[in-house]
Amino acid sequence: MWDHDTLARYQRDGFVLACGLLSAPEVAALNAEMPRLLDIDGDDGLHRERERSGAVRQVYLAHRHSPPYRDLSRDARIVGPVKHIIGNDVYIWHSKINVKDAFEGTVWLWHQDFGYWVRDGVEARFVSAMVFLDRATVNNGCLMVVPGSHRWGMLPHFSDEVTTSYKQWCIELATLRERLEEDMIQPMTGEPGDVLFFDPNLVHASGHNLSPLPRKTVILSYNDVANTPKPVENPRPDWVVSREYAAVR
Ligand SMILES: O=C(O)CCC(=O)C(=O)O
Repeated sequence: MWDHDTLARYQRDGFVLACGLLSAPEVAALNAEMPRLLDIDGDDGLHRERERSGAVRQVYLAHRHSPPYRDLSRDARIVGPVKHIIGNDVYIWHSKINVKDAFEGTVWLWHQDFGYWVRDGVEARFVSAMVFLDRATVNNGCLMVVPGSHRWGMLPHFSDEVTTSYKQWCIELATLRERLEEDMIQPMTGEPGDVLFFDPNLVHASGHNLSPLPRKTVILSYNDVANTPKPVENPRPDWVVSREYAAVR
């Protein structure tokens, strides 16, 4: 549970950065899984997306296939605040390790997660927790957020299929030109073990990793158990829209 002021800050800004939530040994145990999670291809139950260079960009489903990630996804220090924000039990919508290798990791354009998820037959009753697995700096492509932008509501998105190897739903340029001012942008720099809790309508993006430091994070996204997807045309697969609805205990 958070205190009243922390919850009020989350509701005002659309995010809270909780510094030092995980200890160094806990982060080391998560990073020790990385060779296996990144290197094995094939029928290991994980889903991977790659950069155009071939480097791994994302690994989905570590919370089902790796004990330290399974424990993390159920950790009371994360799930407690998530349930407090949502006001109900939650299940894991998906988990993804966003890798951003040194020099190779590429951008995520400005978007709101709900700009994708609205197509999955749900309402915006989610919280995501981004756990920093490396130091996050401006040079290595830390996340950038726009405080308070979750209160703008869902902005128009389009599907960008050219910027990276990966289809991204992004906020239309005309909307960005109208709404976004330079001084609004806040870089989420931090240390391994920090955790960023954020709202599904928070406007966010991140740049290329131009640094010799990798920038790995794992994002655990939780949905209200009362918000399971309604039928839609072309439902997305279970690795990104989980069909396991059991409440996290
Ligand atoms: O990892 C990042 O820098 C951004 C990730 C993101 O916005 C996403 O996965 O939707």
